[in-house]
Amino acid sequence: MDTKQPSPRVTARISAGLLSTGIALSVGHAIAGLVAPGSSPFLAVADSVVDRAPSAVREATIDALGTADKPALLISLAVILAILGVVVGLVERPRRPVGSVIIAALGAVGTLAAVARPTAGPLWALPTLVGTVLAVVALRLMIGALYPSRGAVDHVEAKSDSAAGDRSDEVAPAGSPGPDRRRFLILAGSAVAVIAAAGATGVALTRRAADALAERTGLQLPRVLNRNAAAPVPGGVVPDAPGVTQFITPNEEFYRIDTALRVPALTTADWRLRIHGMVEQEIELDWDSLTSREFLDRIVTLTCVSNEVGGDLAGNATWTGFPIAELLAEAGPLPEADMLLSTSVDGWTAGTPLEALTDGRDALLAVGMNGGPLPLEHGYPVRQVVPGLYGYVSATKWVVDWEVTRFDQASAYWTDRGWGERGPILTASRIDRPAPLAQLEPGPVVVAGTAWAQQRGIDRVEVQVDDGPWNDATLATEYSIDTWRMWSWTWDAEPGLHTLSVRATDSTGEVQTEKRQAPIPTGATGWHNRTFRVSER
Ligand SMILES: Nc1nc2c(c(=O)[nH]1)N[C@H]1C(S)=C(S)[C@@H](COP(=O)(O)O)O[C@H]1N2
Ligand SMILES: [Mo]
Repeated sequence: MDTKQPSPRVTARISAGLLSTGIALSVGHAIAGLVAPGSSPFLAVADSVVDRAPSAVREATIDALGTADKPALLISLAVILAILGVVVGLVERPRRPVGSVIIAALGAVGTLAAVARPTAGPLWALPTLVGTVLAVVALRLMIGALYPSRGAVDHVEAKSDSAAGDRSDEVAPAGSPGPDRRRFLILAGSAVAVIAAAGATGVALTRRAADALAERTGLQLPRVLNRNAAAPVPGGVVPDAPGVTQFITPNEEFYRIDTALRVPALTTADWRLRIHGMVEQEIELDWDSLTSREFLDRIVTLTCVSNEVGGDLAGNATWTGFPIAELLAEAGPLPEADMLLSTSVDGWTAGTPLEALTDGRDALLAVGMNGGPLPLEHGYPVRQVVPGLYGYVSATKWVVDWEVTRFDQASAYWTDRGWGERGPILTASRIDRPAPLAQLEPGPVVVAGTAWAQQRGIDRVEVQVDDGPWNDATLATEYSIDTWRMWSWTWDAEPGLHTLSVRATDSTGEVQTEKRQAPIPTGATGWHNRTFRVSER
């Protein structure tokens, strides 16, 4: 027995702790590559520290370290985690899993940091949770090999004399079997392999998103000539009352709906649009051939068919784009074609009636949203926007393929799942203020909201209190038939519990139906209502 050697058990235990911590981080990072880069446990914690640091601390750090502040933070975090990894390995015992508890606690911190990020979705908890579970399993296995139970060692001894010989230099407490070194080395080697593979995967997956993000930051949109600018927004498109919905929805508040587990990271250099199918001339566009054209700005309200009555899956933005009709005309659709089947880079499809794309409405192949390039989540670098049609039949994000075809020959993602084929937007109206459950005083209360009927326009909005008569709301200035129209009405509120209902009439004279219908298959119908308690005088 060579007692001069440093006890291998301490180094082995430290290795077990560091390797399991490494598994949590690398596996978390790899899964984050699939979910969203920001959901990586390491990055989520670092970002939260940056956001939560008191601004004095932040400024002092930036003063002292300049642009090295972020790397300095990441290195500090890595050092702290390495120290914790050492502790985890030293305190873990088969029957006293203190190290596992520390890993679980770290996992809880990482998970909370990830789900609390401003753009987080429910899946953002996944990377840290999976990483943490694997880390605990790895730690238990490795520590189990270092402190094997009597039965397990007997088994190994029966199998391999050399393994028993190797163990003779381990310092083991009297009466317990020595560490199973061979088993430990296999486990540690596997852990190293997992960390290497997961780390490489995570870096590769998040780098693509980082590339697209970096490119987007410096991207120049095609310049829009004055004659192609959107009509200016007149005063009075929003009622003069606090808490009303803004006319233009800021990008961060714009609803997001798609099937993408991971936001596609497509750069303008990689982007192509192939136009083919029932056309006279196949065309392939790249970024330069698209953006060398004359682009337009148009304000269009986008709506999701899944929006419940009163829901917020609608948003209004200025879109910078090129008319889809002109691109189609270059390809020359055959007379028997009636559908454009568009496909995104991640394979999602929409089937749009060709008529809606060529009847003169502002159907755009858009590259910009509210003055900047499209955000990655909203289709960077190129998406479609078609006024009057729900998004699922028209608003393909990350679009890369157009097949001109026929409704009786092709079908798209959501129509294959029971949703309507053509997807025209139904008239909708919504009460936005007072807020739900607001406590009101008796007397005049400004009730306000929005209504939309893209391609037709809103001509009238009425409000009803309980079962009383319908009252005409004041319509705010109409911007266009493709945008939502705000309204307000002053209610002389009486004490008690009251329910307000709203209904709109479109420019064809059709009044919104009272009949409640679920969103599937053609969009929700019914009147939106809200109940308020008005206090006693
Ligand atoms: N590639 C792709 N594009 C898509 C979708 C999708 O799942 N994948 N969803 C559509 C639906 S259902 C809607 S309502 C709009 C929403 O666009 P937004 O997320 O920019 O608000 O995008 C449409 N475009
Ligand atoms: Mo949608």
